Amino acid sequence: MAEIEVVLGDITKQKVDAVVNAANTGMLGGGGVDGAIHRAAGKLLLEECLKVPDGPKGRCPTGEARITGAGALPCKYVIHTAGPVYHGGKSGEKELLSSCYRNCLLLAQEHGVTSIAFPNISTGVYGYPKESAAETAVATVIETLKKAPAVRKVIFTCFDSENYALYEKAVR
Ligand code: AR6
Repeated sequence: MAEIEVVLGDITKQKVDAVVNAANTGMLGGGGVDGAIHRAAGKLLLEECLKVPDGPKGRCPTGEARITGAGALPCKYVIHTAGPVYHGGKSGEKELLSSCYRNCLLLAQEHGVTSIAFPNISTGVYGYPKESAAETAVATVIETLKKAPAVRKVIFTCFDSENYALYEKAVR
């Protein structure tokens, strides 16, 4: 089984093969962690994102994942995923959030990624309750790692102490 770590910090500073971006379906940047990743990666990342084909539901439909190079970031790849906007929990949000984590790990496996850092997808402006998001994230990652043997290390990168405590609890 891969190693699972919980850290409090900035995802752009993690020493991993791939960082996951909590993006939106358009994949052209935004605020929060998306803004931080694009700022740290520079315009090369935006150029890479523009190469991803755009469809009727955007470049990355909600719950799916897309991989690009990482521009000036110290990692090899950015894996972009669009988390669900939370509308009370009865609109398939849990399944969509779970799909984000699963699809990111499966894409990591396809590309031989051995270490990956996840942010707390959807728990910022998308309003997903932090505790249930943490439980879904950890359960999905543990389950999917069985199908992603290339991935040896997963870092849940929390930006606030509340999420850090919730992830520590969920991982334990
Ligand atoms: N490193 C790690 N985590 C961070 C960082 C960072 N540098 N900065 C913020 N976070 P959010 P969402 C945390 O809002 O809810 C964007 O505009 C933050 O504290 O970034 O999925 C996109 O373009 C929170 O816990 O993402 C989309 O439009 C977590 O990252 C939309 O926001 C996620 O918060 C996506 O919303």
